Formats: sequence, C-alpha cells, structure tokens
Amino acid sequence: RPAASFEWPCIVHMVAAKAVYCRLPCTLRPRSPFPLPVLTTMSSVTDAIKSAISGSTGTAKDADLKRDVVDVNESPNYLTTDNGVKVSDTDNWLRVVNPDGKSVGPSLLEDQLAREKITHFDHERIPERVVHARGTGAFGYFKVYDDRASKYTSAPVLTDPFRTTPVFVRFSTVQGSRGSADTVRDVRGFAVKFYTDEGNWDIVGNDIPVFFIQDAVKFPDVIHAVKPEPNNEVPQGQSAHNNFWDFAGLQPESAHMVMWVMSDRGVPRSYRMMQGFGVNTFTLYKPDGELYFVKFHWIPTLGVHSLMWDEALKINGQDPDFHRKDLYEAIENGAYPKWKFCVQVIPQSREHDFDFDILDATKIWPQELVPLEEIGEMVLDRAPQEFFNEVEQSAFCTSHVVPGIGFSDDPLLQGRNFSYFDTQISRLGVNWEELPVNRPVCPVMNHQRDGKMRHRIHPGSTNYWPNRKEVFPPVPVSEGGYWSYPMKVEGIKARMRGPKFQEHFAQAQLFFNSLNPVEKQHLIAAISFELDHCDDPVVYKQYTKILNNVDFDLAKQVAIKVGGVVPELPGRDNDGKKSKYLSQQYYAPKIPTIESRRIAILVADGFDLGEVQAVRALLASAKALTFVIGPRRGEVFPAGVPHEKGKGFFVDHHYEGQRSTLFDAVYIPSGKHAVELASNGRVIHYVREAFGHSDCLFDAAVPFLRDVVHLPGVQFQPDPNSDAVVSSYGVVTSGSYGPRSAATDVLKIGPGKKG
Ligand code: HDD
Repeated sequence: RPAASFEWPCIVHMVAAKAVYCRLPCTLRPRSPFPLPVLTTMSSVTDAIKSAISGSTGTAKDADLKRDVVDVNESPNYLTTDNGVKVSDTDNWLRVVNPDGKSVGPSLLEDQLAREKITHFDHERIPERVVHARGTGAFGYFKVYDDRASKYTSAPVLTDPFRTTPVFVRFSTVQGSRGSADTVRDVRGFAVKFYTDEGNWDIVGNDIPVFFIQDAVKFPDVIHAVKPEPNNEVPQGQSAHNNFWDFAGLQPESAHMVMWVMSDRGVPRSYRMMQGFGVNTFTLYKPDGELYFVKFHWIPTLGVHSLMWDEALKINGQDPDFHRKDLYEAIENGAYPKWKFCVQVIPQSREHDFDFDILDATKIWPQELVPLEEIGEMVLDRAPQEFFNEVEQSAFCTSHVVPGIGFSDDPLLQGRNFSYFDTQISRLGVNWEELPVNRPVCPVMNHQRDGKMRHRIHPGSTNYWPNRKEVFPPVPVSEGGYWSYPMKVEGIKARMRGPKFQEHFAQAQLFFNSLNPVEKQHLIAAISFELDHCDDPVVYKQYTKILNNVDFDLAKQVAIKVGGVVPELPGRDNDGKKSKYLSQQYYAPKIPTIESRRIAILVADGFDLGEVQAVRALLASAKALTFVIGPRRGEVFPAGVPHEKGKGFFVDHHYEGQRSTLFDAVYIPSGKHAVELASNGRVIHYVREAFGHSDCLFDAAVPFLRDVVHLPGVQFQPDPNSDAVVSSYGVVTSGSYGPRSAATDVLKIGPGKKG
C-alpha cells in the first residue's frame, strides 16, 4: 500500500495494551514517511532486533564454567567409553553368531561397551525437587546504581557500583512434577544466585510477596495438601482439588496468599514479566551501625502481565514449554530480561510500630508505610548450554548470605535455613556445592572433606583446625570474616506464635480491594473454577465461609457459582482500604513497549507482500517478534506472483500449528486473500479466540472481526478520553473504526483485560 495513504497506528500502544490499558499520549507513533528495510525472513527480523540491542558481556561465572564445557572444536572428534577407550561400534551388542551365518545367538554379558552404555543410562535420573520441580533458568549479571545502600549494609554486592556480580536465576512452578506444563495456575519460584566475590548469596523467592503459612513446621502439611492426592496421584500441576482447599479452609493464615494465587499473578504471561519477592524478612548491617530489617523486591522493566485463564489452559496442551521457550526466545533475540532490584527497610528500633508483625511471612509491608528503595538492576543474557548440568543441578539455600546480610527471627525463614541444605544432600549429595553451576567464583578453602562425588583435591596432611601449619585459619571480621549482628535474646521455651500472628484477613481484604474490576472478576472466576473441582461439599462450603472474612460480595459471588454457603451478612466489615501497589496495572512501564512480544500475521494466497514486509519492519523496530502464518508451512503466493515453485513467500507456520493463544496480537494484511481467510474455519476461530483473549487485533483483522467473525450485540463508540474507539465488549481501536476499515486497527481490552 502506498505509504502516503496509510496512517500508521501506534502499534506499540496497541500490542502493549494486551496487558496495559494505555491512555498515555502516543509518543512512539512512527512519523511518516520513514525508511522501511525490506525483510523477507524471520531471521532478518531477528538480526534487526539484535543489532538494535547491545550485546552481552561475559561474567566471572561464564569464565569459571568454561573449564567444564566440552568444546567440540577443540576436542578430538571420536567416540570413547567413559574410561577413554576408543569405540569402534556403538550399534551392535557383542553376540554369538550361529555357525550358519544366517541367524544370531545370545548377547554376551562380556560386552563392557554395551554394559557401560546401558548402565549409565539406567542411572541418569536423580530425585526431582520435592517442590518447584518444574523450572528453567538463565545466567546474567547484577549491578547497583551507586553506594546508597551503604547506609544499611557493608555488603559490597549491594554497595559497590563498580562491581558486576554474575547471577544465575531459576524460575519454577511449585506443584507440578518436572515434566508438568508451564502455564498452570500456581505460584512461580524466582530463585537468584549471586556469585559475589565474598561467596554465593541466594535469594530464594517467589512471584508473590507472601506465603501460605507462618511457621516452617507447617511446610510439609501445606505441600502434601497441594501436591497430587496420595491415593491416586491426581491432579498434576494444579491446586484445584479437595485436599488443597480442605487445608486452606482449615488454616486461615493462608487466605492472603490464596488471594494472590487466584489473581492474575497465578498465570503470568512470561517469567520475564513477573515481580520477584524474597518474601522473608532478612537483615542488613555493618560494623558500628544499626540493624535493619529488609525485604527484597524485583520489578520487571517490561511490566507485570498475565495470560487469560482460558489461554493458559489451552497453552498447557498446545505448548507445555511456553514459559521455558519464551525465556530462551527473548535472550536469543537480544531482548534481555531485566529487573530493578529494590529493598524495603525498617530500622530495628521501629520493629513494633506496625499493626502486623514484620516477621510474619503471610504479611506484606505496605509500600505506603515502607517505601521501596531502588538500588540496582539484574539482566539475564545467557541461556544455559546443558539443561541438566546447569539448571537441574542448580541448588539454592536461604542460609547462603554474605557479610553485611543476615537473618531475622521470621519463623518461616528459620526453618527454611535448615531445609534447603538438607534437601540438596538427598538430591545431589553432600558435595553439591562443587558442581559447576553451584560453585562460587571466589576461593573455597576449608577442612570439609570426602563424601560422595568429591572433586576438589587438597594436598597436605592437615584437615582440621587448629593445625600446626596454620592451613586455612578462620578470617578475622576486620578482614572479611562473616559475623552475625549481636542481638540480645532472652525468653522461655514455648511452642507458640506472637499475638500479631493471629490476624489473617486484613491484608487479604486489602489485596482484594486493591484489584481493578477486571482483576476482581478474574479472581472470582479462578476461585470458582478451583472450588468446582472439589467434589466434597465439606470442602467448598468451608472455603466460601473463609471468603466471607475477606469480602462479602466476593463470598456471595463464589458461593452462588459453586454451591457453597451463600452468606447473609459479612463475616467482617470491609474497611475499604486499598493500595495502588498491589494491582499489577501499577507496574506498567512508563513508556509502553512491545519488546519481545509475539505477533501473528495471518496470510493466504493473494496477500499483500509489501504490506507484510513494511509491518514486520515497523514491528521489528519496536523489537517485537513477528511470525507469518499461512495455510501451510512453505510457499504462499502474494498477490501478483505466479503460483510457481520458488516464486512464493515462505511462511513460518500453518494455522493449525501455532494457535492464536501463543501470540500477543494478530495482524491481517489487506489483499485478495481475505476471501480465502474468510472461508477457513480455523482462521475465523483464530480471530475470534484472539478477541476473546483480549489480544490486540489490528489492520484488516478489524473488518474481519466485524464482517466475518460476527460478534452479535457488540457496539462501537468513540472513547471520550483518547483517540480510540471502545466496544461494548471492551474493544478499543486506536484508529478510526468504520469506513476506512482496511487501515483500521483494533486494540482490545475486553472483560479479560489484564491490568
Ligand atoms: Fe521453598 C525449593 C521458594 C518456603 C523448602 N522454595 C524452593 C524454590 C523456591 C522456593 C523458589 C526452588 C529453588 C530452585 O529453583 O531450585 N520456599 C520458597 C519461598 C518460601 C518457601 C519464597 C516462603 C517464603 N520452602 C519453604 C519452606 C520450606 C521450604 C517453609 C521448608 C521448611 N523449598 C523447600 C525445599 C526446596 C524448596 C524442600 C525443594 C527443592 C529445594 O528446596 O532446593 O527444601
């Protein structure tokens, strides 16, 4: 289409609106005319993105890992046994061949080559993590902006702006086993290992700032309850079953976290679009300074976004590795995931100033009371090279801190500090910290010895302290030795929780009140889905009673849906308090971005190639990823091109292969192909489904939506606050919907719209 007659929509706003209802002035609308590179393949789009983003730098950990990487270019290229003997045949077991030469006899146990191969295979599996078994990870680096945190801590990783600290991050789900799907409704793990010069520091966090229980001794109970039921091992990858809701109904301290998991936070669009929280209360300190309680936060620069529940369910089947692939796809394309690192800090002198206990992991520290302080950022720029070695064998410990960082009496944290080291011993063995991904980049010197799979070799006769040769003496605090802040402790032994630990609903209500109307609808739908999967009336009736302590209307709506106890009076007054920091809408980036978003371009024979090339270039300039989808993977013929082999355009996928759920937006170029598209049931479903999932639909997808998909009863009206047009279903167009339909774009924020 000639550029002059085509007014480019603000595609950045439109696609970003999948998760952000944006009313900002459109600063990113490309000005016409602008030069458009001609891009014909996905790889040229990718190259364009790569060149737009600066490359990554190798860290000290990258260098450390190199010594274990088998470089196929440098090693001799032949097959050997584990004991290094060259192998001449790896396809045939040594066996007795019958003298007739026609048939073979028994296989010989003597064949040590075959036995080694089979035996190693037999022992390839190790125990999966008892929770967070399903996950993936990436390497990168962390930097602080300046030394502003030095008023709290002496830890150089948090105070030295000239340092680049290598990191490894593992994201995970909690409930499912190692092979379960990525997009289930669940909490997501967000575990960060900092390889600092003072030793490894692990923040083993989640994408939700609170936890189900207050005391670590309840961890086996909550996990047994949420995991598959013991009699039949059902269900996999979800909490929608009797046992979880039975436990939650009888353990009301879980109410706050249940609200978070049932909100859109439970179905993130991407690991790259999640907040991370250390959850527990740690401490910061320095010599001669006060003690500070601290909570750690990660905020993604891309904003916090979720999938629609229906999308998540479908992706579980269509692409169970969706989040795993999404992380690697972004890194491969140079769209390195990035988070701001923030702390919330309370001086020890103010510990008791709040109406909640600051050591209770079922409570947040509202940002209105304790503001976030931004101190640095983390970038992930390298995918692992071998999954088992670098991700499966990675292991974290909350007890791994470095000088200047310490623990609090948070009873959940105290138990965690015991549990992680312990579980690594059963999963990986006592020498798990020698494994490449786990070992520090600084020297490790001590008198620990032996144990299974010991790698390090310590020459010399002394493996104890004190020793006459002064080998590995303890390091004085003044020279960097770890020290604990001297806290006064006194009391009597008792199995009990503090008085403020008894209140369970105030912050659950604060969270619910703080959601926008669409987020509330999603939460109600999610709890209703889960309770509908419980077939024991005792369970779903009890939980609707719990909900009445959070909000009367919430309890009523869920109870009516699931056949629970419909309350007549509120279980507790709703004080109407809200916090703007709890809706994920708050974290929308100031400048909307579609960096790394996936956009499907639907075509059939007769499409307008010039337009496709132009729009791909435009989207590539905004660092989005485009995928052309046609009736078959192979050549599709643009308008005016003879249908001859070699003359067509190679599309990336076919309609059945990559469904609309795998994309953030759908674009249909103009051209005669519209007739073919309109007669294809899969394409009609594609556009309707994208509409239903609040995906952005633009250009010819708009008239397609109106004239082919048929959405009875949907009305369109100009939005008084922007240049958009809003539908009665929540659709927004950022151009002029109507007569100039081919150049019109639709941005949809239907009831499924995420904040
Ligand atoms: Fe945990 C794994 C996060 C409470 C015991 N946990 C694990 C992982 C994450 C968390 C992200 C996966 C680490 C990885 O990727 O390898 N866990 C949390 C958070 C909690 C929490 C944010 C609450 C603040 N956990 C918690 C308690 C206990 C455990 C109270 C036991 C008392 N967690 C474990 C574990 C796991 C684990 C059993 C399984 C695999 C592992 O440790 O390495 O030890």
